[in-house]
Amino acid sequence: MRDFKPLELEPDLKNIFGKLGGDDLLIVNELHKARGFRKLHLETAVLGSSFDILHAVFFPDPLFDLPIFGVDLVAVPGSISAAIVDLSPVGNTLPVFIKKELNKIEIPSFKSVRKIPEWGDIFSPYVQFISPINSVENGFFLSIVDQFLMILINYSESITPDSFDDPITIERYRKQIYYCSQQKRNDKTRNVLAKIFGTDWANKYLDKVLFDCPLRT
Ligand code: BLA
Repeated sequence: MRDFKPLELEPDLKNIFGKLGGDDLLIVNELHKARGFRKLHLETAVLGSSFDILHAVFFPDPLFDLPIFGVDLVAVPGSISAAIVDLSPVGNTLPVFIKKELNKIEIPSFKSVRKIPEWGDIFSPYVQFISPINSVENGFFLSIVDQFLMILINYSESITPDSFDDPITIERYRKQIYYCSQQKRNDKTRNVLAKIFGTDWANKYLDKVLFDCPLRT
């Protein structure tokens, strides 16, 4: 990635502490931007011995023909209950090059494939959503995440931006806003945050940090 730069985030949203029952919660956020990407977000959250979460979303700059990379890993004691990764389209389909590369990835037959929830119409046909059952499946999943990322980054370096007023750019803004609004319908994320920090804080965090809308500036 080129022109990799940190993005500002209020200190009280960067490292977040909370308590649920006897468990301490720690959330750590890292935010950057780079050529082709308005926001690269990596979040890790640990709630005592109850769960660990790794959440990452790479939001493209809508001037570029790039999908949204998203990964969510929710680990509970003894297993990973949710492992999801996708390159989600912001046009009618994914760019041809990306589809060609994704078709080359060998997807093993995971034992426990999960059903995409109803709000998940934002994901591509290449989405992987599983509960990995052992360390071999964990490794396969991580290798798929790596391959999705390499495809995205290589492609991002080969393309040039479209113009601000191009209808294709405007459509990508629209689709990215829709992606954010659908992600905000995931009650599992909202409920965890609301239980610890209250509904108002959870909504603010979802709107400002996790799934803020791209601005037409
Ligand atoms: C599910 N997300 C979950 C679950 C929890 C969280 C506790 C339930 C685990 C399970 O169903 O096994 C919680 N995830 C969080 C929290 C954060 C988080 C608290 O990221 C951050 C603070 N979610 C995303 C992204 C994707 C995503 C980027 O943030 C996809 C790219 C997907 N998470 C996702 C999906 C589910 C999930 C599809 C399952 C929802 C369901 O089955 O209803």
